[in-house]
Amino acid sequence: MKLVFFAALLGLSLGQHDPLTKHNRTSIVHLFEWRWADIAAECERYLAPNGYGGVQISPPNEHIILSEPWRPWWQRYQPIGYSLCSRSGSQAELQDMITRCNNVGVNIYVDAIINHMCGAGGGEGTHSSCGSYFNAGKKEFPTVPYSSWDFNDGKCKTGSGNIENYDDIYQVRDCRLVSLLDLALEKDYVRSKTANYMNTLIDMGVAGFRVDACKHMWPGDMKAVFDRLHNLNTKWFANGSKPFIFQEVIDLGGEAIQSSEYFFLGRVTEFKYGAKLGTVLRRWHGEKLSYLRNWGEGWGFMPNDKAVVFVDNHDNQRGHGAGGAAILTFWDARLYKMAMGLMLAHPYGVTRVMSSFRWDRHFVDGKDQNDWMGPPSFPDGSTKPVPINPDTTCGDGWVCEHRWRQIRNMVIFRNVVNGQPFSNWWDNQSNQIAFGRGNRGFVVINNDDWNMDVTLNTGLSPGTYCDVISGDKDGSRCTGRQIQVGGGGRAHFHISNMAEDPFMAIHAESKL
Ligand code: QV4
Ligand code: CA
Repeated sequence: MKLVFFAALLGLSLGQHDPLTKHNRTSIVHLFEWRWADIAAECERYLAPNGYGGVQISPPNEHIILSEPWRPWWQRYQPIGYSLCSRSGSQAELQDMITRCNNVGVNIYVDAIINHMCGAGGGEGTHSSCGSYFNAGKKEFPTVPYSSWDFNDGKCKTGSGNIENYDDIYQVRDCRLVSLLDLALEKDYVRSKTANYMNTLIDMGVAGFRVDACKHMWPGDMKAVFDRLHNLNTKWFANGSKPFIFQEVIDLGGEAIQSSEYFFLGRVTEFKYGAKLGTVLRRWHGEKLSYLRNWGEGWGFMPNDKAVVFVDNHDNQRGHGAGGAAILTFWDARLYKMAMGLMLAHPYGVTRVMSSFRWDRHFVDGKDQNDWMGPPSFPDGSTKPVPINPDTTCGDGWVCEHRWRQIRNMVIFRNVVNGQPFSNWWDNQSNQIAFGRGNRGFVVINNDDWNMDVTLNTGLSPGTYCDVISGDKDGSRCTGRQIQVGGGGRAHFHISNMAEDPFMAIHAESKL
């Protein structure tokens, strides 16, 4: 009896914080703007075989379709209703994808927008992804249905009706974020409609949610919604499993609303992580890799068991959201791979890998004029499939960072060292560092302007290891560099500062 009660309590508190990934897989990949059909194929042909635990998908619900600018990626952050047809595909394609990914043990996490509907200036008509009629001016969304009663405008006290001052928590939660019609989540009706939407997806087999714009919702209102959520579908998840919740809250410090207000509801995005890591790798403001010795909570980040971490996200890789110019992206590939290597080797947080599309970046006075551009598309605006090249890279403007050898192999590294302590730290008091994860893995990084030539204690058992950054272990040989670990776990590392990738990683499963 006592035990059952304890287990229930544990389930309750752990459920929403645990990504419930399977087969000791630890990382999530955000397949930003991918079509459901491509995600299904990717789960089967690439993600499961390479140890990815889950996919964050773009919002699956009905959204506005905009022509000015032409089909921006951010139109999907303007809901019209909760029907499941979107730029990524139909409800049938969504269900097929969820099923096929679950069948190979890859979880699906939905980007859920429950703070708002489309922009106040969104007009009237059927320019929405399922073709449903709506009237933004009158706040009418008949498919839900929502009417003007279901929005916060009465509560918002600013002249414009928009959030004008982020120091005022009432504005931030009750007014419109960049004119997006703000839902009255204090109303039982709105809570039940948003919860129904999420429950439809849970019943279809998703494992959880990335919840959008949480700073703009009262934690108590969110709790009321989450309390109504079903347990996960028992076809793929253990009885009584709660959906994983991770909340988008941007808190770089010094703001009126803090991440910690949301910890009881689930995990939270740690935006300080990518902003700081970018600054360190760029060596801005006197930062050095050697300062990463106490990376994680020691840097003032949120508790390890509350954090979702990432080097960049779909917003800050193009100047939206938080972090500014420090953020590293695929555009800075060399530093980006090092940042991803560091993140995936380090035990802090649940890690999310970004998978992007290329766009025509065009800076004027430091601002990208094309930060709105949507995914690779046909002239009619429909999203292009993701073609796979013979060399396993992606074509047609899809970047597929998650397929880059260096990143993919570090995702595998993280799985291999899962549960092992941070160990055997070494640094040269500058930008050369090394650390291990117990006796399972070791990583060495040279971000100085000179060569690195050191013998280090790796913690690994003696033998020959393949460096998984310069190549792979291929049967009984290495396609890249080899590292000899001798008695006592010592190994010699030479990393040229001119190397294509000035870092190395070895682990228990890259041993010959
Ligand atoms: C503009 C003006 C308004 C004006 C309005 C008039 O800014 O002041 O009232 O026109 O019509 C787009 C446009 C934006 C426009 C708005 C409404 O960029 O200029 O307002 O639409 O028409 C994404 C994009 C936004 C986009 C939005 C909706 O980033 O640019 O707005 O989608 O399409 C804060 C939040 C955080 C948020 C982050 C970006 O605390 O929650 O900003 N991040 C999430 C998502 C993000 C998304 C939203 C929230 C909104 O990650 O992708 O915004 O769902 O820090
Ligand atoms: Ca709000």
